[in-house]
Amino acid sequence: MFKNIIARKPCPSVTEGITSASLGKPDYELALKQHEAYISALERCGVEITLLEENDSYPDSCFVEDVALCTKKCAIITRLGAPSRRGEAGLPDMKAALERFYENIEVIKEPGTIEAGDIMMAEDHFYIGLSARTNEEGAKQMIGFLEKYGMTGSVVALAEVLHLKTGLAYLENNNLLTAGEFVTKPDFAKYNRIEVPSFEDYAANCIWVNGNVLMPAGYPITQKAVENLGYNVITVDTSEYRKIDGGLSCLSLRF
Ligand code: CIR
Repeated sequence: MFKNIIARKPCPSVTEGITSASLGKPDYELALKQHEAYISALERCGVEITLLEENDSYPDSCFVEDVALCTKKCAIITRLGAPSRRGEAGLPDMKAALERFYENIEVIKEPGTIEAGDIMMAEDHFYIGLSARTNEEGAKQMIGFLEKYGMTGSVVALAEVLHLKTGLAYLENNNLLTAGEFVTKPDFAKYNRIEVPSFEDYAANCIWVNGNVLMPAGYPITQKAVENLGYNVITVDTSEYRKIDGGLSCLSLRF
């Protein structure tokens, strides 16, 4: 079960967030409304929200998932691979928020880079995607910290997607949503895999929160497949975040 969420309000410069999509720039007012709806959906799942203030120096700073890995035993502050985002990990309000919840806080050091959107938790094991943002040294340091606290980690090479969780979501109870390059990866053969059709691949980024699954709105086939597994599905419109390669998971830390 998750008790806590840390999120950050999107800032006006979110319109300048890093993107590989050609969907146009986000509409800031709409992004704000969508963020409010996301937070209230999470509140309905019985978690307590710590909402950090916007930070206009970092266009992508609402994507808090990337700046820390929050486990049951420790938090690990990352060192982001995107140079324009690197300062997000050391922001004092994020550090203070983590210190409120964690006695054990570790920090990834240079030359390691890692963004926690590349890390998928499946019980006490953490899969770490080697991507354009996460390097082997970052993954090695992360696995070292996980082992120090009695957990395990392994690496997965990525070929196509930005982050590991762009194409994968672990929904607990052995259920795993898979899209694109992850559908056939042997690393995940032991799970009950639910394949997301290619025309709905954005829907592979979902989050399990206390028996509910938050999903992006507008992906009926994947939604039905998740409902058929017995989850209560809550849909949230994230169209403005999609324009800058962001998904549902990216907008929160859950622990
Ligand atoms: C970026 O490129 O870093 C942001 N525009 C999107 C980050 C998405 N985060 C995530 O998938 N965890």
